[in-house]
Amino acid sequence: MSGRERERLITQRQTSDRQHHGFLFSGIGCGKTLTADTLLGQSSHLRPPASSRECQVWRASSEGRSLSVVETPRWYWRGEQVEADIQAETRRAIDLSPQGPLVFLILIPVGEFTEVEQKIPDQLEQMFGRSVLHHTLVLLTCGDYLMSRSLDEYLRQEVGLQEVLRRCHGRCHVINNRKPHNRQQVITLLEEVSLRGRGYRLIHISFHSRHS
Ligand SMILES: Nc1nc2c(ncn2[C@@H]2O[C@H](COP(=O)(O)OP(=O)(O)O)[C@@H](O)[C@H]2O)c(=O)[nH]1
Ligand SMILES: [Mg+2]
Repeated sequence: MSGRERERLITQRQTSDRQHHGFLFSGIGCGKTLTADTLLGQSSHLRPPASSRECQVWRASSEGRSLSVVETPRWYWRGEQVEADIQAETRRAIDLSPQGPLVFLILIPVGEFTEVEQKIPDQLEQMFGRSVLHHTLVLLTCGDYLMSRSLDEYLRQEVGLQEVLRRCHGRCHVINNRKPHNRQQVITLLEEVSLRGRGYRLIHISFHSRHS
């Protein structure tokens, strides 16, 4: 599938089936699996171990919605580019998700933003087309690390993260996977996504390169 075809597909899906939500995660150590657990209200202990180089798809009903969560492989960078085979597997995530609107989530742990995360928007555009950032939301994991700070206070200190947020049209949400029973954080996220086009699948892509 060409880049243009993939972009067209993403755009078309925003107006299709409103039942499912897909999430794509990429990177390592940024809380992809635990976030999938929190969103789906499940425990990863029940799951087979995920390969670090292949997409993993999880489906469940959560908060009255049918969700599809795709955990994409860890992004290994070679300079400004993610490795070609990892890009190919990440693109495949769209094929693995059920029909319906898609939302891409960039997962970044609180306190872990580096210059590598700044490359993510460009890389996403290259992989999924220029419109992808209209369907992208920054999801800050490890919300417990905010401690007593408000999100605004934290963001004020993170100039690079502000730029990524600007590219994603300011869409940002915080999740604390240490409190999976806090369903309000999930409901708020799903509502935020729903504002993007009522009834979609969410695709969350998260990237963290601390170990690259
Ligand atoms: N304190 C805290 N730790 C988290 C949170 N989310 C994930 N972690 C930790 O981050 C590490 C990586 O989590 P995991 O979900 O396996 O990340 P993945 O490699 O991106 O799938 C684990 O040690 C988790 O316990 C969070 O919200 N708060
Ligand atoms: Mg994982």
